[in-house]
Amino acid sequence: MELSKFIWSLLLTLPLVAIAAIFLSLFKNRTKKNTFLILGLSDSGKTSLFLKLRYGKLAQTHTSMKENEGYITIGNDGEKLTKESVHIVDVPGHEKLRFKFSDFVPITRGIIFLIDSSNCVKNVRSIAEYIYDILSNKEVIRQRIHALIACNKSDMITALPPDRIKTMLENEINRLRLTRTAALDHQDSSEDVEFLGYESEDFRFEHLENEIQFEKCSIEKGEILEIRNWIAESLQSGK
Ligand SMILES: Nc1nc2c(ncn2[C@@H]2O[C@H](COP(=O)(O)OP(=O)(O)OP(=O)(O)O)[C@@H](O)[C@H]2O)c(=O)[nH]1
Ligand SMILES: [Mg+2]
Repeated sequence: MELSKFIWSLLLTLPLVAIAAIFLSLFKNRTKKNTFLILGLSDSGKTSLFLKLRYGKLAQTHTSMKENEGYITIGNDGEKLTKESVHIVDVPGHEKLRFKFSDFVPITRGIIFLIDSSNCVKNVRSIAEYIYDILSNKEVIRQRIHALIACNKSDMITALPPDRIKTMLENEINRLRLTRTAALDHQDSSEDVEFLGYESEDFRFEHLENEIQFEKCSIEKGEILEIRNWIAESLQSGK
């Protein structure tokens, strides 16, 4: 008798729990931010990617002096389709303008960081410094904003593969982490120091709470499926 009562109450509550879960997930998706930032050093291909995503074609670009903003839908040639409208912002890579990225962080869902993989050995220090600034931004950490590091210009003969670039950046960030925290210690600053990764171990992107993915692409050749899929997956998984 007791057992059948229990089974009946279970049968009655299960649909209610399911309905509540559906409502909650719908509400969560509606309130989720839909802005994706396109960041990276000057000449890495940000405006080219913006134009390709926004208008489906390439155009001649010049060094950007202000942000480009627009809405896109990820569909057609993206394997994982979504019809959601996505807000994209291309922030200029010029040293004096790139700090503007932090204005957009409160509305950011994900960050696409472009690297010119054909000359990243030469620029590794600057790339690592910019990535460090982004990943140690308090709001980026607090909101666990995930990032795609897209190794662009893979069509170039000198382009390095993403796994080589990842190791190179980890070593550089490891060095940078020491100098930055040492500088702050020296100044006897009371400011919070955002130490990236684990203090007792060499820096690895996997040690961060933010999910960081590396992929290669060639915007010029239209090979940006990984970027499109990453955006679509971010929207679908509710990250
Ligand atoms: N070979 C090759 N060239 C590319 C690729 N993507 C972009 N470029 C070229 O790289 C140059 C710089 O591209 P932009 O999109 O203007 O670079 P940006 O990152 O917006 O630069 P800033 O506005 O200065 O921050 C242009 O000449 C592009 O045609 C690619 O996949 N392969
Ligand atoms: Mg540009």
